[in-house]
Amino acid sequence: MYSKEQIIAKILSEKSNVIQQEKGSVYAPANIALCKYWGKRDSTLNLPMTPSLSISLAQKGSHFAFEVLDEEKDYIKLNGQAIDEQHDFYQRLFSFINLFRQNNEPRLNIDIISTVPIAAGLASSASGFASVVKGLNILYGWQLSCSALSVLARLGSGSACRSLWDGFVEWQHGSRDDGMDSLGVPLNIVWPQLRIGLLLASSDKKSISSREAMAITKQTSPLYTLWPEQVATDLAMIKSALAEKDFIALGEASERNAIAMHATMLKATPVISYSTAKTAAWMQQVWQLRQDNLPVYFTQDAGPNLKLLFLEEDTADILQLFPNIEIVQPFS
Ligand code: 2P0
Repeated sequence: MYSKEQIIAKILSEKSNVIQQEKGSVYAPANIALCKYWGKRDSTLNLPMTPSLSISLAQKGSHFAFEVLDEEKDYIKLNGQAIDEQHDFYQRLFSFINLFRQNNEPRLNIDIISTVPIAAGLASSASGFASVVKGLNILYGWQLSCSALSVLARLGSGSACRSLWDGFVEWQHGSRDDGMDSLGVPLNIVWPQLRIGLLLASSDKKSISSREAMAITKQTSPLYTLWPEQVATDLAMIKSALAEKDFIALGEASERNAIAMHATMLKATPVISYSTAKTAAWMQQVWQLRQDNLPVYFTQDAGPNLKLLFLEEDTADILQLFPNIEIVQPFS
């Protein structure tokens, strides 16, 4: 078993920790998994049990600006609001940043603008940690590749390793104990007609974190033994659907994968359910629309929100059926 510090030392072995740039700003997109990451083989390094595959959300993500301070303390603002030191978010962020600083130096003033709702199961921790490692890469002038930054981002949050690129990204789960082969790999596939619709049931903080929920699912759900096989089947189908631009196959495999993940959680003890009545009603609506020949599919993460998958040509119908939907063009 390795510590985070050991992995960081391996990646940064030749790099200096001298400040190269006192100020900077970076951006990382959020991502939605079409084939989900649920369960770890190493919870220190966030090494997953299985591979996963996501689509990045273009302009929905995290803008991270930093400035070196000559003070005794760090400051952070999230969407313009100062965050207190006692806050979970502050502690999680700085315990990650401290892995890279000596004696908590240099002190930083950080400004994060998230264009996705925090903790609403819309992958805000993914874009957040990806943007942090991109920011540190500039602060220290490491000039690391996106692949090396992907490994570092994973140490903050697993799904963050997929947020270093736009478009489709596969997180290869890897087999090494040090996790050096567990990182995002971008797929060279562009699908300009693909649309993602965000249906927000609630932007409240979730009842149980994904981190805790995936640990409980892995430990207690009798269905979890089937999960790796489910992922293997769905991932193969999603990759071939992407290669052939077969939207129906993509939608079916993605929706099935999300349903399997939530079914596996429902069999955990205690039961884990992220869905609300609104979530269930939207699912019914999507299934009915397919019966009526509208090709639309959903995926669901660790929250009550749904993300719809559809094609550009059906945008007008989707907007009429879901007036509050927010539509993302991943390849805009
Ligand atoms: C995913 N989720 O593949 C899955 C599907 C939520 C549902 O990755 O503990 O915040 O930081 O590695 O990445 C959310 O979990 O968990 C997640 P940690 P993370 O997008």
